[in-house]
Amino acid sequence: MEKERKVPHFVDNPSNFCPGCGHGIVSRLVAECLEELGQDRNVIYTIGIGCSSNMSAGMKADRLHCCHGRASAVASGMKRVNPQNVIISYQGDGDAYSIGMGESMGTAYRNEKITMITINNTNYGMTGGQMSATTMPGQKTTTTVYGRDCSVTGNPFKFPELVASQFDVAYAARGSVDSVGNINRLKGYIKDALEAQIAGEGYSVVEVLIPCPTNWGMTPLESLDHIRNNIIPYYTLGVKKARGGKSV
Ligand SMILES: Cc1ncc(C[n+]2csc(CCOP(=O)(O)OP(=O)(O)O)c2C)c(N)n1
Ligand code: SF4
Repeated sequence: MEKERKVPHFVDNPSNFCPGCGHGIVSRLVAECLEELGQDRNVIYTIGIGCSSNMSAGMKADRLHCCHGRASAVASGMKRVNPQNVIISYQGDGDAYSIGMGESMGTAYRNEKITMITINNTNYGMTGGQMSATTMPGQKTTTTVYGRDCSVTGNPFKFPELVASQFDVAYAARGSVDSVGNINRLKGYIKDALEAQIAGEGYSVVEVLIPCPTNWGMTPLESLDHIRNNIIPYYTLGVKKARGGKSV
């Protein structure tokens, strides 16, 4: 008989993400990890502005919806006054790496003992698909109608690689939800990141590549192929800084 995979209690409400969106998979994986680590009633989320804001609708966990880009700064303060709680900053790429680049860098630089989950869908999803720091070279968005020209905008930003190589962080990784195998690997990264926080080792971050069929103008299945064929070759998956180890 097939083993039933239990839905974690605090994400068993309906969400309002678009069909085929990857946000829901990530929020469920985080919830599964928290339950398995016995931290599901000890967690506080800081949530960024963007489609991640929709998390609040379906989630029965303590959380603070922060000003745009500032969630990791808020999480830093929360952790300093509540060191016994697991603090997760859940943000989109526009929130974490565009408007919030300063706060995200500062949080990693100070090696705050929080976990950042950043959702990379290569655009500002909620506001209709504008260019973000992670938009791919040549990608058409509503603000790069001829395709992103990196000679003008700079190159797509690689946050986990940057903090893993330059700062003294505890853990950094990038995963993807494009396949069952990658979803299972991603769960391992999220668990490692949370365990690093629980052990007091310092800052941990997991960036996740997700599909945004609505703004990519693709079907959900086309979006998964797009991640595999076009995004993963640039945004490579895997652990960039292992716990207690060196940058990879
Ligand atoms: C100070 C401020 N500036 C701009 C906005 C408009 N805004 C809302 S969400 C968003 C982008 C969110 O993109 P991202 O973080 O990538 O999340 P996604 O929606 O793609 O998950 C912007 C620019 C805002 N709410 N507040
Ligand atoms: S706009 Fe994109 S990221 Fe936002 S809920 Fe829809 S598919 Fe997901």
